[in-house]
Amino acid sequence: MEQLRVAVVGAGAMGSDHIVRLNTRTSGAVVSGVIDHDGAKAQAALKAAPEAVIYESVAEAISSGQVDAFLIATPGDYHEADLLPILAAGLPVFCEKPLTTSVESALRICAAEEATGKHLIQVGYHRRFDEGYLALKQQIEAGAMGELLLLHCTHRNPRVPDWYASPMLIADSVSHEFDIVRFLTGSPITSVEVKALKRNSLAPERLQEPILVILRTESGVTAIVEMNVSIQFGYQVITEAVFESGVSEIGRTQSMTTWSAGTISQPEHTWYIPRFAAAYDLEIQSWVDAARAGTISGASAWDGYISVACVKAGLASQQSGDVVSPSYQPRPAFYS
Ligand code: ISE
Repeated sequence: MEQLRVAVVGAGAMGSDHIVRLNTRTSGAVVSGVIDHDGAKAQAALKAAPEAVIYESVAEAISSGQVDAFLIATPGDYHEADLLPILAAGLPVFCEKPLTTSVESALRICAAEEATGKHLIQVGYHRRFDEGYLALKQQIEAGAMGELLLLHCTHRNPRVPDWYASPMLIADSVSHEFDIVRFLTGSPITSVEVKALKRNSLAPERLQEPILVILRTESGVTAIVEMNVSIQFGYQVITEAVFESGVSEIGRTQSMTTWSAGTISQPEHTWYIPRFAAAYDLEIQSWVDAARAGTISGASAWDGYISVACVKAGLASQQSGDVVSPSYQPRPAFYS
């Protein structure tokens, strides 16, 4: 295969960013199709993908014979309906997180993938490709400072769009911590507790936030997540790791420091796309390379299912305030 011809489903903020990435910063791939129910968005996306064709549906793109792989960047509610025909056609697919929005749907997707006998789905947990998280994982595994005891996870968004509803604090945003805490510790999350903090009066009326989410892993590590989506000043994802004999921190912006007018200042990221640009680039290049080789190189559909199971526990705790244990199906040998 000369180039992986990718159809991008969803040409919103993330989808259009991936279109530019695929066509300008990724080798071995070209965007050959765009699908978006909003015709104007699909049309606008063609500016960055002159060789692409607009398709009405995933089915139409499959039957064109011009598509080798899909990248899905629509909201999670729409994923299953698009993933199932892609799996049935035996094509590789990069699916932005969350894999889907219910445990039942996640298990149906995993069963459909298993039926193909191939690992076709890679889920878009980009933090697994971030330099800082990779260094931290190495440090945890090396064990030079003893066992990891605690993770302080700061996850701050300046603001959120109008369609961002309260459950999305857990399902869309803390979804990243469900995955990355398990990735860093190599241990499943055994309990989730969501606590309301003093409400930010700048938050949209529909949201009770910021929130604190306390995760515990089977290995005994606690992760404390500050989830904040109306912090105004910028976008920050910082993780401090506390070991038995030391502490380390990743994610603080490192750029030029300026001393002027009696002030020390540094620019801060304002949104997640520039904050994680390098991680997204590496993630998509790795996916393209893996897809061309008939495999995946990041979070699997099963990893996606595990996060959805944690989201379910998180949503229950958000409602009740109780400590809730996620329940997991036994992992099929296919995913071991
Ligand atoms: C968004 O969907 C993301 O995936 C970002 O990484 C996250 O920081 C943000 O909170 C989500 O809304």
